[in-house]
Amino acid sequence: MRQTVFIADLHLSDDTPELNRLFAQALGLWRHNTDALYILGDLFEAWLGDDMPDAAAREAAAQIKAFSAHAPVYFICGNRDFLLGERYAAAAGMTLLPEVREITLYGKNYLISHGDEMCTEDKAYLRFRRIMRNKAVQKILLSLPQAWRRKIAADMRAASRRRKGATGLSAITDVSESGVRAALARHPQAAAVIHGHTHRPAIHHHTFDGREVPRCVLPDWHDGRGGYLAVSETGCEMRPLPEKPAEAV
Ligand code: OKV
Ligand code: MN
Repeated sequence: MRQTVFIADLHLSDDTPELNRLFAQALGLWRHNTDALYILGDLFEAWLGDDMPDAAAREAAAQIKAFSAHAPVYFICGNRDFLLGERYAAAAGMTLLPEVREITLYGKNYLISHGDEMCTEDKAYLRFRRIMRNKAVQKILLSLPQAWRRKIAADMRAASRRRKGATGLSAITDVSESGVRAALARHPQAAAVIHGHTHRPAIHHHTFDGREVPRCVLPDWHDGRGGYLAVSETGCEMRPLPEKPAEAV
């Protein structure tokens, strides 16, 4: 059966050779039965401008470009790769979509996003997000020499790791009920929600306006996990990464 594939939170970088191979392998297998691929953000661990992709990002561009000959590829920026722009998207054969988008698949409407905008309890993160998504702030960073950008990013990531180490994985970093309700209020036709970001894969059920609305949370690809959401005529199904056939190893 034909499927539309949704993934997020791979966090690829030059430090994740195993993961980068896994992604290339998944593309090779999806190619045969996939109508479209949606990447819902944080494909990359960091993004400092389309003028300085790391080796992993250059390889991914070639692989996604090859895949795009078989099925269209759509990309929504995450909280890490929010600076990914039209230049890289074109090189990878991807179409950039806005932060939140409603799409129709097999006769049903889906609301798709990275998901961080629905984490409305995490006030500190929302403040950080508002600053980082500001076009003037982005322009300043992108005008800095590459070495400075690398240094700023390394410092910011170290600070973020320290903070996460101190607070752990708390409830406020999850999507909130009110965040979901706000999104559904703006999209009354959406029959289901698909997002990533929280690294808490699940299919939740929300009751909104008398409708039952499933919310599919995509898995991240860390620590030997990974997986994808397959949407087909029969609905949504969370699947583990495809196994490579033995003879192809
Ligand atoms: C992305 C996150 C690092 C979270 C810097 C202006 C500034 C952009 C940037 C630098 C960092 C993205 C682009 C990265 C997300 C982190 C740490 C925590 C919670 C500026 C515009 F500062 F110079 F003004 N950056 N990078 N974090 O390394 O990809 O999302 S990043
Ligand atoms: Mn994220």
